Order: sequence, then structure tokens, then C-alpha cells
Amino acid sequence: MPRPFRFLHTSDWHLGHELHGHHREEEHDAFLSWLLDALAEHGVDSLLMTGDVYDVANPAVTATQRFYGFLREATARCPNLHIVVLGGNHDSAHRINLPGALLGKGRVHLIGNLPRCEGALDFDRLLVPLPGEGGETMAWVAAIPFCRPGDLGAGDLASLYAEVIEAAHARCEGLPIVVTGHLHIAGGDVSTDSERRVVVGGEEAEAASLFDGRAAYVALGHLHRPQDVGGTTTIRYAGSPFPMSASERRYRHSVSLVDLPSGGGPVKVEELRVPRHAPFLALPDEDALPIEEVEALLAAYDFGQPATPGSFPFLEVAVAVTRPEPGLWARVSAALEGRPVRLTRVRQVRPEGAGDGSIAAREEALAVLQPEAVFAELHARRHGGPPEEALARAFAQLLIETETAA
Ligand SMILES: [Mn+2]
Repeated sequence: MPRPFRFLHTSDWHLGHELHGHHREEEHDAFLSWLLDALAEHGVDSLLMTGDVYDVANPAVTATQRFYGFLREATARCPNLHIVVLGGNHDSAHRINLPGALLGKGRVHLIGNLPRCEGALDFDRLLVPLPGEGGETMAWVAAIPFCRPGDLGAGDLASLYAEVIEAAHARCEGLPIVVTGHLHIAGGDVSTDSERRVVVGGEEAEAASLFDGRAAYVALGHLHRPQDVGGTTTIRYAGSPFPMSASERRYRHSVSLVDLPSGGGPVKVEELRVPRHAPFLALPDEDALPIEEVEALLAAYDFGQPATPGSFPFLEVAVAVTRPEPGLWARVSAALEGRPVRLTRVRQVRPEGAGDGSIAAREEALAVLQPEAVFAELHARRHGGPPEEALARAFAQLLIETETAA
């Protein structure tokens, strides 16, 4: 019995990410070097990266260098490794595709946007054969990246997936098919502030309408918590390598090591936990305290002795307030002066029932406002109620088009 085909599924790296001006470069370097070791140590045949390579469409040069350096080192250290990278909603599709011009047809497959050839789907690029250790094809990946509304043409997401899976089935000669996506599947567990709800074609995709049982494994990106989504086959978000916000601090960040048995049979998934390079703290851990008590808590708190500034803990502070408190950031910063910690946010928490609960009354910082919520609130104020479903969807669609660069 030949050994199973083994791939590693990872996602949502967000290279170039910053938290209140603090960069994550050390964390990304630590993750990528850990990942290189994992690829070699586990004898991985293929690496699947399911989107959001970068945090923004125009990432810093250092983020691009980090990605290219990783591709070079991974292919050098693992001479048989094939790498498939998909574009996510944060990525510029062209930026993902660009190094392909230099790399040519080799072991690195970059699919920034839905590949088409004279309007029709380009199955030669969409369907990627993945070789095992002996060099013969062991599995196929149907490499579908994040799809912008304009990518779908006249059809919808369900018809796209049906067409691609049909073509993969015709080409795969009975070998296992891995289907990918970067999207929000209904029922997936979302963090509160770093994953924009990406809804293409107006509705959250239903797993059952997109993926059929012919896929051995569905490798998804977009949600940051590693999780399986119910279905007849293994449908899985690999999750991000570390928290992008305080609300993700308790996630068990990991990459997924997947074995596809060569003679069919059950798929085996193992989570490899990513070591946490920089802790993420929320103080107090639950609820909020008045500023004087927060100051006392911070003064007494032991942030440890992190070796480098890039491994200082991130900290979000919650202060209980009863009236406007414009000086909170300065007071918290003063309490942390000279301490090995990086402040990302001071959250003001009002007692239950205070104010009218509106966004305007909460005085949230611009960066944490969700456009959909602001739209809904403004609509309610002007028209006495929330926007109708169709209008809310149209707004969500507009958001995708303005926030995702081609
Ligand atoms: Mn995403």
C-alpha cells in the first residue's frame, strides 16, 4: 500500500498586518520559519494556502519580500513540494499572480483570480495535478480563489463550483479531488472585528449547495478560527496563524495536516498548533473596570520578560465609563510607560442601559466601526427602521466592490 498523499492546508496569513501601528513582522517570521520546519519534518507533498496572503491590496515591500523568500526557501528545502496559493478578499489578484511571470510553469501555482481564457474558465490553470513523492499524480486541486461579483459572469457561485467540480471529476481519473474557496460559508464561526462578512451574489453560501461528495476535502480560507463546517465531506477552514484582533486571542491557531489515502477511505486531518510568538492579552479579561482600578491592575501586572520588542504582548484594555472620558488613552499609556507591552485599543464600556446604545453614543474609534452597522443605524434614524433585506445585500455587495481591489 503506497503511503497516503499528504498536504498542509494554511490560510489567512495577512502579511503586513499592523495593530495600532505595531507591525507583526517578527510573528510572521517566526510562523514562516516554523512552517518550513513542519513541511520538511512531516514529509509534506503539497502546501495549500487558501487566500489573504497579504493584509491589504498594496502591502509593504517587506511583506512581499517575506512571501517571496518563503516560496524560495520552501521549494529549496523540500525538492518535491508543490505550492498552491490562492487570492483572498484582502489580496490584489494581480499582485498574487505577478511572480508567476518569473516562476513559469514550475512547482509554485499562483491563482489570484478566477482564471479565464477568452471568457471561458481556464481549466488548465484551475485544475492543478499534485504529485506524490514518486512524481506521479496523486491528487487534483480545483483551485478556486476568492471570487468578486464581476468574476462570476452570468452564473452564480453554485453554478461555478458545479462546473469546476464536474471538470475536475472528468480529468482526475479516480484520484482524490481537493476543492478550495475563500468565502464565508453559512454556519461558520466569525470573529467580531477582523473578518469582513464576504457575501458574493447576495447570500452566504450554503456548504451543501457548493460542494458535493466527490470532493475528498474542501480547503477554505477567510474565517480565522480553525474549524470544520458540517457537510457530507471534510470542509475545513485552516484559520489564521495567530490572532488578528483581541477577539481571536483564544483561538487554537493551527495549520491542518491532511492525509488522503491512495485507495480512497477516510481522510485524516491533524491540527498542528502554531507556537504563539507574542501573547495577546485583554485586561481585565472579562468585563471592564473604572480607570483607577485599571491603572492599579496594570501597575501590578507581570508582562514577563519578552526577548524582543516584536514578542511583547499585545494588550486591549476595557475601561468602565459613565460619562465621556477623552483622556483614557493617555492615562492607560502613562500606566504602561516603559513596560514590555504593546497597547492596541482602549475600549470604553458603558453600564447596561446607558445612552441609547447607538454607535454615535458609544464614541467608537473609526477603525472599529463596521460599515454595515453604521449604514443600518443611519437607515433606522432616517427611516425609522432597519434597511430591507435587499437593500442590506446591495450595500454589502457595494462594500465588496469598493474594498477589494482587482
Ligand atoms: Mn478573507
